[in-house]
Amino acid sequence: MENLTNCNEGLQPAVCRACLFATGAAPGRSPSREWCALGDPEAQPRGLGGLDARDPAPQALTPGGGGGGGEVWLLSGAAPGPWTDGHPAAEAMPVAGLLPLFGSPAGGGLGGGLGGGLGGGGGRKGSGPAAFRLTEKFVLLLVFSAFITLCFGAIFFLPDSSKLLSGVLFHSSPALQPAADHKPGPGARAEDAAEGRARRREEGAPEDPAADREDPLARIRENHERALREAKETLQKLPEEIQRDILREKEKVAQDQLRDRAPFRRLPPVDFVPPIGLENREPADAAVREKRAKIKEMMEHAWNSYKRYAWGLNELKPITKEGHSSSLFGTIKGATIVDALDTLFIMGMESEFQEAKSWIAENLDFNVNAEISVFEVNIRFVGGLLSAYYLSGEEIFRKKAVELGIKLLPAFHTPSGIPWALLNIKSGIGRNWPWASGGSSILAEFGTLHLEFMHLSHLSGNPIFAEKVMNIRKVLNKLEKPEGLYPNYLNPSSGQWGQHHVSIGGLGDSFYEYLLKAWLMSEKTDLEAKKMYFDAVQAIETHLIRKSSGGLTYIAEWKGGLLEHKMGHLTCFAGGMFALGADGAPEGRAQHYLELGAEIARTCHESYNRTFMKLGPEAFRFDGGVEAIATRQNEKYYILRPEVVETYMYMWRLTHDPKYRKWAWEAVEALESHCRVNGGYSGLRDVYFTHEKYDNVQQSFFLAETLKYLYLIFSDDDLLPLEHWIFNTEAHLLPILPTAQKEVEVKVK
Ligand code: DMJ
Repeated sequence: MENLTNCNEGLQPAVCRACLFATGAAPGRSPSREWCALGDPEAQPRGLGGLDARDPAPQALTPGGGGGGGEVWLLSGAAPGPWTDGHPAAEAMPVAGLLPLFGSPAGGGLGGGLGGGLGGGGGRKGSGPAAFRLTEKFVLLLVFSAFITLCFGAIFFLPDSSKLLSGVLFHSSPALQPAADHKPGPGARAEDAAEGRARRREEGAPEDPAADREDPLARIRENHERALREAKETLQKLPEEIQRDILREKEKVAQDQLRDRAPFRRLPPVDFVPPIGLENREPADAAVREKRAKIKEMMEHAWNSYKRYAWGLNELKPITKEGHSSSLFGTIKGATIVDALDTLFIMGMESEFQEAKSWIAENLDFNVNAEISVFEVNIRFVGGLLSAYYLSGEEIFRKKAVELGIKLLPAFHTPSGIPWALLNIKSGIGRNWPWASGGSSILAEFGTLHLEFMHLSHLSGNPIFAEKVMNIRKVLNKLEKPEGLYPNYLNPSSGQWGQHHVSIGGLGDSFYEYLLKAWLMSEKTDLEAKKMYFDAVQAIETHLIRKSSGGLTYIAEWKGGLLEHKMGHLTCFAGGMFALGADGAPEGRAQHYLELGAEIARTCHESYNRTFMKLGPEAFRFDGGVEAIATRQNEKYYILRPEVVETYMYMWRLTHDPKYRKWAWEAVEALESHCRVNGGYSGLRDVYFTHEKYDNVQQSFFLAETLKYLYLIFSDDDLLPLEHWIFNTEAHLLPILPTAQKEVEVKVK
């Protein structure tokens, strides 16, 4: 018993028992030293079960956080070492509690058989090496058989056994066929029921509370009977027959999916309307012409660097000259290509546009197992493809945009119809960001789908996209708003607000932008959107907009009634929004909104001007004696964002005040001095610092937005006139859609 003595001295008991099981040693026989060493997480080399004792990977296999030197530890759930030390979950884990019963240290008889079969055992802390007596084994055998009998009983006779059976043994078709775009997801049954009830209510059917109570009972009974019938039949079948049935069932599901998508497969012909405002004449003024040419050269540098070092990947790391992938797009690729398409087109970079188009036709694939951000994919990919279609008339872009739109539809399968933030586009399962208040969806995310989805309905001839976004509006309109403000969090299950945090920057921003643009895009016929926008702006002015003692107007954030005197770079887009909306303002307020836009532009310019790099920080504050300056280290970065030059673009177009061109040129110079590197353009970690600390990312929105807005500032107004085009929040171009808006509304009703 040399090793067991060693065990008692040096190793924890579980390690020793594992050694015994791993070697299959019988009581009284000593396992070798080598095997014992394998069980010791400190001593174990890589290789046992392919896992390193220090690898965090085993945690995934042991919910209690247990891990260790290989399978022995994974399954016993009582591994020694740092993973279980004092870890309550590991102590309480049912598997850990059960297995010791079967894991006799003797390794023979019942304990040995089951323990070995289940992957080893051990782990009953403090138990000695003595074997169970025969009577104990018999009792254990009885307990085990009773347990197995109970499990089978539960499977066949409990009322909801059909669900279990259908999941475990075979696929039983649901009583109700799911909607065309339905994908089962968590809570899918509850959603179906709720959706059904909502639909009945909408159709004017009288409410019958008893029906709601009886339905589930009848359904359970029916399911139960069917499950029993199917179980009997299944159990009479040979394994090969069962296998065949499973395959047949799988094929059927695949065919159903194809059929559901059939109406989309052949897109209806649409008359391509040649785009207005693409003449793109050279500016008459030589200095302006030169500046514009410089901005085009910046685009060439960004594009060529991406092409050279990261072609086909999402973004570029310009310092290390390699691809960069962000989890926002899952495994969808080519974000920079799609985001840059319309900028290439507008700048007349024809051959680059053609190579981007070929890449899209051959490589842009949405049939991937990817969890994506619905918002980001919508604004960059759907928006980019729609814009490329409307500018070029190339069918491939329409086809890809609609294809992707269909992939996004399962995100709306929530009880309220407010979409999930994240969606697996293969399984159709959605969820929200784990950090979002109480499982909420985010206002700026679900509120920034409207423009693209209205166009998807128009281009596919299917009102489903419009229905989804009109429902979001309906939900929002029914809700009470605190002080008329829209909180950033809304729970898609309850349809109620989460935390009362209001922001016109991150988490809220583009929701307001899309209300205004929905009205403009409908050729000002969508009066509901207009009202929502101006009501919201009124509340923002009353509760959020303030003036600093130095005379700078800023938009603060609101947290449950308290103001945080901070403004984000993202919030700077609002200057352009206020100015763009001025035209439709209530009686006599147009000038006021134009001025408000100008004041926000000035504040944001100050936030740039007060830095060393002359580029603005991520957020700046108006408290503690500072104005328009970032005070926290983690707010001092600049990631090539567009919002400030976006506001300059609208202000230039709407006022022609030369200061906006001057400020825009300052930004160009700063970008060239501090962000341009050999391999493209990089963001900066600290705009107040005297040396560049690069973040090594060339964001796709730099090509989609920042450079496009700068180029437009130095172009004539008849290039993409604002009366004919709407920019989505990623600066992708969407034409005004008056007739489509009406068509869609009629179909939706
Ligand atoms: C872009 O993706 C969009 O402008 C979005 O609305 C906000 N953030 C980035 C750029 O900063």
